[in-house]
Amino acid sequence: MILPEYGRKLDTQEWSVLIDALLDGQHIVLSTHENSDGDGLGSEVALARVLTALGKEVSIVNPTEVPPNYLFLKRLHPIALFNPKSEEAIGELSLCDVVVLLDANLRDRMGSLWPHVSFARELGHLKLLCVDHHLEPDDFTDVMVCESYASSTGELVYDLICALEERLGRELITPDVAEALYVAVMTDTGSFRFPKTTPYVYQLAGDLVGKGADASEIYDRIYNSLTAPALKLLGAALSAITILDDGLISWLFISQDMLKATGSKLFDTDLIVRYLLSVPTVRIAVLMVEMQDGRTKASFRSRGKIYVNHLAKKYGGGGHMNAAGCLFQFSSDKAQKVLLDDLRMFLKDHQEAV
Ligand SMILES: [Mn+2]
Repeated sequence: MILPEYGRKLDTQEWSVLIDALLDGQHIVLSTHENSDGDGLGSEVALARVLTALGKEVSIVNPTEVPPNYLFLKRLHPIALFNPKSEEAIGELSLCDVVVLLDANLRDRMGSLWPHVSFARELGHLKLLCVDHHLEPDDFTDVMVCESYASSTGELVYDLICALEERLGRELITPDVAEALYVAVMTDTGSFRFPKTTPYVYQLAGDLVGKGADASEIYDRIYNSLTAPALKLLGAALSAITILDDGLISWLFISQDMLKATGSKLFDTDLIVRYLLSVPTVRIAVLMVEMQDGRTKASFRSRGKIYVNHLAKKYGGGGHMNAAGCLFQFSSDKAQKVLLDDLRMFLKDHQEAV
């Protein structure tokens, strides 16, 4: 069994290939995975501010829209939604020299951007770089820094910016950069509670607060921002959770009907998954959401050494040991049945971890 290495830190030398590619670029596009989160968005905005300060032309272009509780990041740098039907958007994407994918390590996670980035890369004038912390990266980039020891992509981007500071001999972490990085690290560590929150992560967070990130204001903006429909959905979802198999499995399915009845949106389901692990006997938690197009989104959480990313990988997804996800291409009825059977087998194989 491979255990994650905690507490490492890449040095300036290890960052140098990625830094060379960034400094060589003039027009740089930053992107993150579909259904973006605080880590992806905060990392993008922080890096965009730094690269802009270095005189680069920087755009953030994402495959899906920014969830409402992260919209405040847009005041630090514009965040565009990629429109695959717009000639202008495609043109802009294919004319840049560097694309940096943050917080994702699979080509499919780029959504509608991937075919265009891939095409421009084949023509030979675009470099694709990636900074991420998920397990088992795909081989699809020119430079990949993917370190699963890291608590967040934000932690890696902080190290990258520190390495850039060392290389260029100037300070780059302004209050705006500190705020965006703090968003990334805080959200991906579950507000500094998850196992990868090493002493180094607390030091890093302290440095960001010292450089101008307002920790309590950021927390308030992100976590005390529920809309009335999201609160209604939370209520409906909590009463629909089922605890199975003598308390080992926590299971929740959210249908399109439930979303419609409460007037809530897909991203309102994001905050629900954490309640699924709040029962101490639960080893694996599953949240399934029926999407508008009929596919089914599944999120997995686990307690202890249970690699739910392996479960997600079976269905084309991925993630971390204790948090992973995938997208089923078929109906939710079928997905629920297939997954529950599979989950029970998976738990049997992981008895020693349970
Ligand atoms: Mn992340």
